Amino acid sequence: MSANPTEPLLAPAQDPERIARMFPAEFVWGVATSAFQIEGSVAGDGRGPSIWDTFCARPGTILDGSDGREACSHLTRWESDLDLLVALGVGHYRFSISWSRVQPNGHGPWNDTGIAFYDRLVDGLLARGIKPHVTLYHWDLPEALQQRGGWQSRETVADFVGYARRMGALLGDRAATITTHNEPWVVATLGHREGIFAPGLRDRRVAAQVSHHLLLSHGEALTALRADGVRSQLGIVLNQAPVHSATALMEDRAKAQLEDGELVRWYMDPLLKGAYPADVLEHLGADAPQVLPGDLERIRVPLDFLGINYYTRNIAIAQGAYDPSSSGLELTDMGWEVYPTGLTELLTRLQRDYRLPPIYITENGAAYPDQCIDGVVHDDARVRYLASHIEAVAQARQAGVDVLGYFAWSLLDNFEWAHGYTKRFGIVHVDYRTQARTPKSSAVWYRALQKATRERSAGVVLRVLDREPS
Ligand code: GCO
Repeated sequence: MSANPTEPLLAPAQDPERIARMFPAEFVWGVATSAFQIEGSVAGDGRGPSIWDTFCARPGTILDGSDGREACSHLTRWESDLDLLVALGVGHYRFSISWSRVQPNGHGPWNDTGIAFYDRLVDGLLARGIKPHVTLYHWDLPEALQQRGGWQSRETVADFVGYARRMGALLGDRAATITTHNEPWVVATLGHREGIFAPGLRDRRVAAQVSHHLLLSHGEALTALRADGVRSQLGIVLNQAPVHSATALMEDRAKAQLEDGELVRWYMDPLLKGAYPADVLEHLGADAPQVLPGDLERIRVPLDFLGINYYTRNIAIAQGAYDPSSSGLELTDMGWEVYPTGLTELLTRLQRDYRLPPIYITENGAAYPDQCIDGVVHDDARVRYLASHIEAVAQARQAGVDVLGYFAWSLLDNFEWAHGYTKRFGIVHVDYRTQARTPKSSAVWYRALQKATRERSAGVVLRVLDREPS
């Protein structure tokens, strides 16, 4: 923690003690990052290029023309970053492995230097008393695999399983959880249908096939890791949101129904019910993915946990575009509505519609135009955002949803994909000229929340002792 931590101005709604009382002492509090967004060092040490390196190099793809070459220089600063986690009182750290750093071509030879990095990172976490939560795929496919068709090709499924097994052998006795995929909807839809993320394709049929191969590779990797005796809890992370209709008009309501199908049911149904939703299949028509016999059984394998990433609700409109400023709700720097009740709504709906495994909120957070002035970053809006969403999690728990933990996105300001470095999601500010890290007010607040939750268990023990006969 910096010499002069910023104490946020707290309204009762953000009182960490009050919020801590809504959670059991063993509730998991963590922070999240991903490899390409923080590591830097994309060349050298044997790392192969990923599709995000290629995508960034294409003019016009990234808002500020930036790339991941330096990012947060986490690869060289990882030890002090882990010390920062300790200073912030964080007990759980969710990060991802860069596939092309450990296996430059995505198949074939391994890169010992890359493997050693994650090996040390995980040992470094454990030595500091922090539980590692590993994501295998956070969007950075080795470019060599893309050359061969990427996720459109069924061969990539087998390559992913090979990579997963190697990582399972390396970390499966030390990682608390292993996630196969982070947000397959984003990979398929933004990467292959809308073309605004790597690999930048715009083809609805390809996107549908990609989503199927992502799900299949999840199921096959999970089964292989279990067979290999990996001890970590195994699961997948989905980005989800309630989809609201912009108006009461029939056409907008139909659009909302379809978007719910594409975002939520397209992934949840095969994972938990063993079938793709009929309405979305019908909508896709001839663009529906090729599904081979047995694929759906391979996708629907028991999950130890399901990760949910939630940022805002979605609004569906049949004609034109919805204007978020029309709702009167507070907006973040991404232009996203601050809509905490959407998280409770989403979780209770999932609980109603599916037989859910235990849930982690694996990402939640907000971008604000934070400024570091005299070594201090006041981000009270982020404190309000986090507090209200965490309270929304508590409400879902009260309604019976088994949420085991919450990870704030993100530890550090970092490379926000197509927005480059223009959006700051961190609870720690990064000065990209000097790489100086400055915990924001929200980091101080989050530390207080975690401390208050831990002290609840101490409180319980004391009360028990009080009752002991003298
Ligand atoms: C995600 C992403 C993050 C983003 C965050 C904010 O999984 O969506 O993990 O990489 O930075 O969502 O847009």
